[in-house]
Amino acid sequence: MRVKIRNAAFAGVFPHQGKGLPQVAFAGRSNVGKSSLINALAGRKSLVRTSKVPGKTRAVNLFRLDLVDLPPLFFVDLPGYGYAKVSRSVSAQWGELISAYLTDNTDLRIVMLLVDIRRDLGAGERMIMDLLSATPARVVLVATKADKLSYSQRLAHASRLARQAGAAPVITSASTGDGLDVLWERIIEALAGRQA
Ligand SMILES: Nc1nc2c(ncn2[C@@H]2O[C@H](COP(=O)(O)OP(=O)(O)OP(=O)(O)O)[C@@H](O)[C@H]2O)c(=O)[nH]1
Ligand SMILES: [Mg+2]
Repeated sequence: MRVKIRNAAFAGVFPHQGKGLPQVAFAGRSNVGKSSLINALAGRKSLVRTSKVPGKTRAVNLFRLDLVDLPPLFFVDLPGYGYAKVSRSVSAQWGELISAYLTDNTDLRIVMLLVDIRRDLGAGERMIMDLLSATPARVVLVATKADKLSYSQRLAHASRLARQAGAAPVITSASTGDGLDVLWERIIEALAGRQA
């Protein structure tokens, strides 16, 4: 599916902003490629800052997307977890912020849960899946950085992730654009309330 983006812009930080439009959130470990995927889906090079230094994104940042022929929505860039140099108190803060955001949020429709295609599903991903199982929001497992693997390796790693998660991941690359159309389809289905 080709979605045309009329405008994309930073719209503020949760919990001060974000009410009233459907939200599509991007969650996952630090450095997994959340900000890069948002930029790629939005068709913008630098809507969101990406970084070689993990742990850059600390707040829940909202970006408003105005689409052609579709209603507007927010993309939500969640802070990453699992970065070793972050102190215990900061990671406790992270847990509180993430669970405050994910639960009791009637605007949240779908969460893209990103996992590096070369890694296994870990405790952070399971925590997010657990939190979301008690909410109406959908979860899509997204395998990132597929360009780092050969085609046959991708399939092998994706089926391993599928076994661990109980659902097949969408194989993506923000670098090559692989899988972005599938993610847009999932987003539009979730916003329309249709079954995937
Ligand atoms: N090869 C490749 N590199 C990628 C891809 N997506 C992201 N990267 C790189 O991975 C690094 C981290 O990407 P970010 O998008 O900043 O990751 P993030 O999940 O937002 O990280 P935090 O904000 O720290 O949680 C950057 O150096 C990106 O260029 C991809 O699809 N392919
Ligand atoms: Mg980021």
